[in-house]
Amino acid sequence: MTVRIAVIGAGIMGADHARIVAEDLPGATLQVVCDMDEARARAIAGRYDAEAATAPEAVIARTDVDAVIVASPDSTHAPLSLACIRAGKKVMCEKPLSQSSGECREVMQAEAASGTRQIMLGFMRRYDPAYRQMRAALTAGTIGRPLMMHNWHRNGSTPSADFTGAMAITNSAPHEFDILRYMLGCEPVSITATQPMRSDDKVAPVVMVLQTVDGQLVTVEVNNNAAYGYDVKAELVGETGTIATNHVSYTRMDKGATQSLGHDADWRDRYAEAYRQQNKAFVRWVQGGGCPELAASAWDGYAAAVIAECGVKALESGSRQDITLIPRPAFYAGATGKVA
Ligand code: ISE
Repeated sequence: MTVRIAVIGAGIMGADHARIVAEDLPGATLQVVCDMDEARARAIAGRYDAEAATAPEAVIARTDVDAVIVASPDSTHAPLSLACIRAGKKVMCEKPLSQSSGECREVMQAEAASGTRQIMLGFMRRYDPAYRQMRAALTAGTIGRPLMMHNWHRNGSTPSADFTGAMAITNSAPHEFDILRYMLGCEPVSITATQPMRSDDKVAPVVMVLQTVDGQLVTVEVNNNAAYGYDVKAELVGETGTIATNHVSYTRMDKGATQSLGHDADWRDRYAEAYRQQNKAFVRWVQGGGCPELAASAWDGYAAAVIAECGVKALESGSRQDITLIPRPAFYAGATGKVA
């Protein structure tokens, strides 16, 4: 069965998903590109001979659309995921599911009431070869029991001048929150967050320390104004060894008595393979394969939202915040994390 996909949102990520679906996804076809800005929808749809549309709910309801990728602004993710659940269509929703944990709970309730898993959440790092190798080494016992995980998340610059420290936690850090839960297989129970002072008015890095229910420590640095490029790395420290992600670069420059590696401009290049694998898993799922083993669920979206809410409180109050999740619903029993 060829899966006819609608991509909702024709911004940076929507355009990238449209390209992947149209050019790189066996078994799928790009049926519709939808954006409130008609010209933007037409520009992307026109590249791949797809239709353009401006009304997302009508697109989701179309009988010639089998599945949906939501890549519209963050605040629309939950309402559009709910519309997909109502229409009985599987959705690959970009992160975050919502910045409100309450809204994530509404989505989880609706999904559970529908009786089947319908949402795959775009925490694509789970499909990245580096993180996969890290997890394989960990689960094989190669580095012993994990003690600490260090994470660095650097963007060249912020998407807008009014980007804040709280946004670093709600927009960028959810990737870190998800990967630490996924990697360590347990939930964080507390978080602190603080920032150094910059000499200008740009948003300074946010440094967070989380403790897990199993007593591990996790550090997260989110620096949205790193100035030099997109750079995400992680190191897992076990009791008998460590494993770190390598810098990914196809070439190395030697010049002027100096050796250098390039940095990607943003996440689309760095995680190109992860996005491709994630979307392939989505198509297989829509075609009737089981729910993808690696995929993040609405539960994972909820957990990331709670951690982000606590992170923002920690940053604003200057004090450590306890992280409390609701007991994981039985419906999400196979999803990441230990049953509470
Ligand atoms: C963006 O939304 C992402 O998902 C990127 O991975 C992250 O690095 C960036 O900071 C976010 O704005």
